[in-house]
Amino acid sequence: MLVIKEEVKKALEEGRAVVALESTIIAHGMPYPENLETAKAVEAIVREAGAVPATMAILDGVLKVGLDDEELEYLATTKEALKVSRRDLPYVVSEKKSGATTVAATMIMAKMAGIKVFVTGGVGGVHREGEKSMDVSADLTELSKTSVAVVCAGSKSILDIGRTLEVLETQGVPVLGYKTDEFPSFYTRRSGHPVDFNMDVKGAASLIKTKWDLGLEGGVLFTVPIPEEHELDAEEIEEAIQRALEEAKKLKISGKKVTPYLLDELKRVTDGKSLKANIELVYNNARVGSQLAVELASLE
Ligand code: PSU
Ligand code: MN
Repeated sequence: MLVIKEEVKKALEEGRAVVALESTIIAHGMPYPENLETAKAVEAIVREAGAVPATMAILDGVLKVGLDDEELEYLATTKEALKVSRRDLPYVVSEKKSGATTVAATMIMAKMAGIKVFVTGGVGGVHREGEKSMDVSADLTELSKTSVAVVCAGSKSILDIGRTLEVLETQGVPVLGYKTDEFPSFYTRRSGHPVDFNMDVKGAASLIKTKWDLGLEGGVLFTVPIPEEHELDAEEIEEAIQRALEEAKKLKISGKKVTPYLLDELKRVTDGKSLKANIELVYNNARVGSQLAVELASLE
């Protein structure tokens, strides 16, 4: 059920650095052709940094660890790919369907393949008013039990970041800030909420290895703020988020549709600006995440 690309398999056997990448961002997060260009550029950045990229997806029921150009192109252009989180995995495999993997599903596949570092844009969390709706992303419970380090630019403030951090604390997930004391909120470097520990790459790699050496299962969240020159205006984004949330409420959007709906609305309301920022922060995460993977591989 799991097919690991030759290049990735070889790197893993030789103990070299491998970086897992998700595909929801390709199939559902960005429009064509920017999604394909970004997916390819991210893989190139990972290679330049001395690691091997492994983009994850499910194609015709097969869990694919590492995709070729044709498969990337398919994901970037198809409208058929399902959004696959932990809950959806058995369905997509048993029905031999195709899907793009969320943070939770990508972590599961990375763990199955033996990959320790995974780079993405943003993670899911507790939605605003989540204390009433119980809408809490499966990404958070995955972080509590699956031992993979997730590198991201924080969470979008479509979420309740304070409650998201509370759940991560309850689940025992260390939240690290890359050279920052503050949890970043994707398009902006700040959120008003502190991270648990301010760390550089070396410190993060050592903490991650130590967590697993202690036999503590579960992930570590390494948050990397968007580079200053690409940061968006916080007020403008908050306004766009408010509007998107109101629309979602009016249309009674629920379940797995909530996040993609809000992301789409945000994109629409901010024109191209949010897309450009999104691309740049993923590149930046790929640079830092690859360094982390190289450092971790050298510690093993
Ligand atoms: N947040 C983003 N961009 C994304 C996602 C979240 O800023 O692309 C995607 C990720 O794949 C994440 C998923 O794992 O949405 C979370 O969805 P949900 O809230 O339904 O768990
Ligand atoms: Mn949800």
